[in-house]
Amino acid sequence: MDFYQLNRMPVSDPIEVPRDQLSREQVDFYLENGYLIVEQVFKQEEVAELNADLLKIARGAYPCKPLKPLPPHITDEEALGNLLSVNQPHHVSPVLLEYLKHKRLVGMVSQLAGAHIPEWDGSTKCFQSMFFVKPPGFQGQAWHQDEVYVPSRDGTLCGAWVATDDATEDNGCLRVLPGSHKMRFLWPQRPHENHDEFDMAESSYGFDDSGEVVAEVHAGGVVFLNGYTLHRSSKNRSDRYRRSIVIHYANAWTLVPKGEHQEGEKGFADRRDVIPVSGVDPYCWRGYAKEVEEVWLRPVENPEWIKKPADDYEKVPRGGGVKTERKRWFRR
Ligand SMILES: O=C(O)CCC(=O)C(=O)O
Repeated sequence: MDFYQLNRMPVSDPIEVPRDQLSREQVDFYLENGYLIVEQVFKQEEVAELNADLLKIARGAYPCKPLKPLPPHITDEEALGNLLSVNQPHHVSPVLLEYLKHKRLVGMVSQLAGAHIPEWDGSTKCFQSMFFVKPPGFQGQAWHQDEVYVPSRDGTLCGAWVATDDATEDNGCLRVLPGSHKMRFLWPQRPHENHDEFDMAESSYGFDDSGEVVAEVHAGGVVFLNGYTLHRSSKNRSDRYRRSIVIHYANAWTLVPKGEHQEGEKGFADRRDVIPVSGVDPYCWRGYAKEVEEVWLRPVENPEWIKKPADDYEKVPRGGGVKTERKRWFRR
């Protein structure tokens, strides 16, 4: 029986996106390697609009606790030059919110995210955005798999790493380990020793990284990454920013648990701070949440934190319970 006939739960009205932009070869490349580089997904005027909005966010032009408005004497260079990354900027910026639903981008995600599931209908939802400035001299991030931080239940986590500057080896573009997604194995993590190269996040270990690929891409292009694919980025050794927006999507039919389960949730733990972007949302009856407080700044290297990770966690109220989470960083 057709699944739609079987299902008596309400689903949302479908959102149409063009699901024919990637060739079969490109989808197969993603399935085989766990990543795909696509140039010119965004037009140059769209890249300019995104960068203008990123500057607005950095200047604190949107009401947002961690990013207080900067006084006029602070130059744009200074505003951007102090910022490694901002998490969930779409919660404050209506411009970014629209770009998460960009039809061309989402059309590609709806060909890739669940391509390993034969019966998948292309429905996707977005649940995370990150804006990286990565000014000259700032560190990259050591080896990791995004599924460690944002687990999907069906391996459909798909990161769209959107370059808004040319991302090159010297300014710290992404580096990926092709095929590392295949067994959906999560490698263990530990603190790293290379504080000059990488920020405070732990590094995955236990694998041969000699097949690493440097994923250079021009402004307007996108690196699509499966959530299990090992990747990292190095320090920005150029005199240019390396701005990018990373947007995380998954199959709309999967639950996306966030951290540990709340009491009583069993296996139904799920974030509802989501934006349906293609096809149907089969969990629309659960409603939607908007966690504005989730906007936070990623700190630059802080060796003290690595030595005493326990000090860096705090109990915060979340979804009717209390969770232990990393402390948030705010602009001083
Ligand atoms: O853009 C970077 O430097 C790292 C981004 C990354 O690895 C991620 O978003 O998972």
